[in-house]
Amino acid sequence: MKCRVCRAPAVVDVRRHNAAFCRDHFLRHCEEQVRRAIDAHGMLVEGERVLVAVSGGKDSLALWDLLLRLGYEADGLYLGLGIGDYSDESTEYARAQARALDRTLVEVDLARDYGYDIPGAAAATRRAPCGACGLSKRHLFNAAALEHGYDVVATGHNLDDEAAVLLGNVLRWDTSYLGRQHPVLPAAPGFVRKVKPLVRLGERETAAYCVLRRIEYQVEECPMAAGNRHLGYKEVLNTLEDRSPGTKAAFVFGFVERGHARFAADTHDERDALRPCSVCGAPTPGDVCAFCRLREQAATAVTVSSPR
Ligand code: Q46
Ligand code: ZN
Ligand code: ZN
Repeated sequence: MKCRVCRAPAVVDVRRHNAAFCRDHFLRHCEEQVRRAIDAHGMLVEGERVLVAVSGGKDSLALWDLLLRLGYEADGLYLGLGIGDYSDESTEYARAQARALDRTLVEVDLARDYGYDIPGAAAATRRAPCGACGLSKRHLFNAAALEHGYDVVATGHNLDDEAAVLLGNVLRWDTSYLGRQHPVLPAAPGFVRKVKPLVRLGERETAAYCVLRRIEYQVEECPMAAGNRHLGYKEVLNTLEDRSPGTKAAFVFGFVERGHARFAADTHDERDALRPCSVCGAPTPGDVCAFCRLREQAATAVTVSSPR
């Protein structure tokens, strides 16, 4: 296996591109894919303040590093979910990266700042933890960006994540989610822009990027992911990708180019009908937003269940 660019021995192959790369050209390939995603979708403008949602895993740590190398003003945001040892360890990886990059890490802690954690919220709502977790992340990433004056939130969703979410949305024909599934979600009153600059990189590539750059990341997956639908979708997609490399990219980019616009109206109608939440002020279709309702439900459960 030789590097596609310089013919030196290759260290990583990317079957989707029918290519292999030496260390330096692989790192350049990753930068190039991120730059292309940013340019193609107008994700970021020079001089903007970017807040990277950092989980301590490979994707978000690679993203933070890549955005800085590409010249963007990027700080990190870490959200403490309260998922036992997993969260304790992920905090350390996020802080270590902040120190290595010499950048600010904004820290928000669910238990300290909002009085609940993800396992507690899952128990209180009797729903899968990922539902409460996703809702909390969406709300708090946006709230932290607004509070600290960032223009845009960047998340580490990679090509595998996007393909799995797209498959789930298509299997249920969830048109409102399909209208929102795009590498860029534009700003709107009460919402900062959200971008996914890793959409052109697979998870094998972000892991290799971290290893080659010596970025230490949390390898262990979240213990609450077990049974999560997306894991099943990823397995199916990996089987398809194995048989025919490039399937995931064709699925995701084909949707972005030719499918997304057909569903965008469903999302616009929803966004037009929003008004401020009576508790926190975030835009919501009802009187109290879903985050405040979750918080209330989870906090009540904590009070009821804690022994006196
Ligand atoms: S952190 Fe949260 Fe994930 Fe854990 S509880 Fe589910 S959504 S699996 S990315
Ligand atoms: Zn090379
Ligand atoms: Zn609210």
